[in-house]
Amino acid sequence: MADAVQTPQASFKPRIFSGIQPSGGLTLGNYLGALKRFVEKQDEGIETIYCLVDMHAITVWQEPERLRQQTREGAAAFIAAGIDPKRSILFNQSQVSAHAELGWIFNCIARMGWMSRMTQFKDKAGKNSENVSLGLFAYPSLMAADILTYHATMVPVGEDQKQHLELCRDIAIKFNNDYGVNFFPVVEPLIEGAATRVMSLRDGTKKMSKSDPSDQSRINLTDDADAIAQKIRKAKTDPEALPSEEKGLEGRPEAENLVGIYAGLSGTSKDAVLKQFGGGQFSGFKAALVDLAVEKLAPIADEMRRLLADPSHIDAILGEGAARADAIAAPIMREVKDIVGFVRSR
Ligand code: AQP
Repeated sequence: MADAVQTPQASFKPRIFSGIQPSGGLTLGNYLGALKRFVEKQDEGIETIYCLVDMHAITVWQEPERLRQQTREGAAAFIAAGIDPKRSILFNQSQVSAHAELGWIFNCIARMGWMSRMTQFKDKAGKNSENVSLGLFAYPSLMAADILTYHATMVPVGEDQKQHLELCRDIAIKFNNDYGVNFFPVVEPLIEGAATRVMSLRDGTKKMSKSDPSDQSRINLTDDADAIAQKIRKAKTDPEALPSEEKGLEGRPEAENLVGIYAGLSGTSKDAVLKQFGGGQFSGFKAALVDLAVEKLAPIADEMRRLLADPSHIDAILGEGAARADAIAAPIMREVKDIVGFVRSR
C-alpha cells in the first residue's frame, strides 16, 4: 500500500504484542484464534505483552459499567487460560497513554484511502457508514500504535486481523520513510494453527463473534458444561457423513468449522481429526466434540468465576501490568516526539 521504499530494518529484539477487545464475553473464536496461542508464545519464553483493548471497544457504544465488567472478565479469561501476569505483561490499554498519543500521530501518517479499503470497517459499518464513529474508521491506526509503541516484532492474531496487520506494516514503513529513520519494526503476523477462523455455529460462512446477537452462534468462555453441550448438539451441519480427507470438506463450511474446532482444541490438524472420525455421522462426532470442549473449557470457566469473585485483585494485576507496559512505551514515545519535531522539556 505504501508507495515509499522501505529502509533496511535495524535488528529489533523479538517481542510479542497482541490484544482482545472487551466488547463482550470472550468466545471460543477468541480462545482458539488468539488466547490459546498467546499462552503458547509465553511458554516458549518470548517476551509477551497482552492487552485488553478497551479504547478499541468504545469504537462502538459500550455501557460504562458493562465495559468495566467485561474488561475484568477478559483479564480473568487470560489468566484462567494460562497467562501468568508475572511472565507476561497483562493490562488494559487505556491505562497506558502512549497508545492514544501514538494513535494520533499514526492518524496523520495513514491515508484515508488505506482505511477505506479495510473490510472489517465495511462489515461493521454496513450500510450505516455515515453514522458510525470516527474511531471505528481509525481503528487500524490505533491498533498499529498498540503494537509499535512497544516495538513489538510479532503479533499472534486470528485470520480476520490479517489486513489490519498489513496496514500496520504500511504505517511503520511510511513513518520510517517520511522521517528518514529506521525506528519502527515491520511486524510479522503469526496466524497459525487449525482454527485461525472459527465460524458461527449457526452459519458456517460467518465468523464466530462476541457481538453476534445470537448466543447460540458462539461458545462463550463462561458457558458451563450444559450450555457447551447444548450449543454443539444444535450446531448446524449437513446431511453427509464426515469425509476422510481435508479436501472433502470443501463447500461444507459447517463441517469444516466443527472439524477445525476439534483440531484446535486437541492441538492436531483437520486431517488427523478426519482420520479418526471420517466416514462417521455427525452425531458421534458431536458427542466426542462435546466431551473435548467440556474437558478443555470447563476448567477455564471455573477459574474465571473464582478470579471474578475478587475484582480488586484483577484491577491490581492490570495496574501492575500497565506500569510495566508504560516503562517500555514511554521512552519509545519520547523518541517518537523528538523524531516528529514536538518540543518537550527535558
Ligand atoms: N472467530 C474467530 N476465529 C479466530 N480468531 C478470532 N478472533 C476473534 N474472533 C475469531 C481473534 O481474537 C482476537 C481478538 O479479537 P477482537 O476481540 O479484538 O476483535 P474481533 O476480531 O472483532 O472479535 P469479535 O469477537 O468479532 O469481536 P466483536 O464482535 O466485538 O467485533 C484477534 O486476534 C482475532 O483475530
